[in-house]
Amino acid sequence: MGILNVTPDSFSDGGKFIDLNKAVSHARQMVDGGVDIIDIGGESTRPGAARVSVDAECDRVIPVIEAIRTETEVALSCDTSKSEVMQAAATAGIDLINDVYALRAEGATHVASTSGLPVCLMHMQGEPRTMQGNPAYENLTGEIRSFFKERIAACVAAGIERDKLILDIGFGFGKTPAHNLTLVNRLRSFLDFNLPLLVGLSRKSTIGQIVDDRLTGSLAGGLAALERGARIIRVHDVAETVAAVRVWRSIQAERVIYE
Ligand code: 7PM
Repeated sequence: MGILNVTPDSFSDGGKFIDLNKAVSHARQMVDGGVDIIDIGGESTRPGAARVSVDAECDRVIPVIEAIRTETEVALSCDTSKSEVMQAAATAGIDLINDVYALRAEGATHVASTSGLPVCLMHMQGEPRTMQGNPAYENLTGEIRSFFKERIAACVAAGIERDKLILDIGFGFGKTPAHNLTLVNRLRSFLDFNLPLLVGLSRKSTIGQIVDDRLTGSLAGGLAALERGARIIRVHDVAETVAAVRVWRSIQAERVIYE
């Protein structure tokens, strides 16, 4: 999964609007690099970030989704927590809802259910604004497993088919570096949900605390996650990740793989 951030600080036209051409050419670059899913997000979940209104978020992401949809068949996801944005993105033709808030917002399970789309449910302790204050767990994997159980039950109760769900440990969301590293190391303990696992650690601060070169660090972290059962890794650097994954897959297959 390749990250396409459509916030004014990433694809500004010089002011506070998104430059569609820049966003679409970044998407093309990811397709050329071998991306499977492009994840389009317009609300920064950076700790302490200002909240974005529904209209502002739609103005950012919907034209980008529509433009990419008309020129490629690649799967698209929308990184949003707002039910109105999910609905607009579904209408614009996305293939997957990626919600760091795990459909806890008002109306979100309903929109996801009626859209029929797959959904990634991410774990987060607290709220983006305050989550990095003092993350603490009595039982790290146990609390995250309980969270997944509760969200899966809420989704199924709302009419979402269980096999449309993807689970994500939420690397960096209300977690210390040690929590993040433990969760990747123990990723296998979430495999018994029998749902695909997604891990997003690309360029995150925990990686930056270990190495200066976050790209190299993210490649190593991504492979460690795949080795432990992740099915999807969410990354900024698509071509580099595809190359690293190809070597890892070739070792697994014991032959040269070129796809
Ligand atoms: C600032 C802080 C900007 C954090 C962006 C971020 C994930 C995600 C994000 C993840 C899933 C980033 C994050 N992270 N969705 N969206 N899993 N499913 O570093 O880990 O990209 S936003």
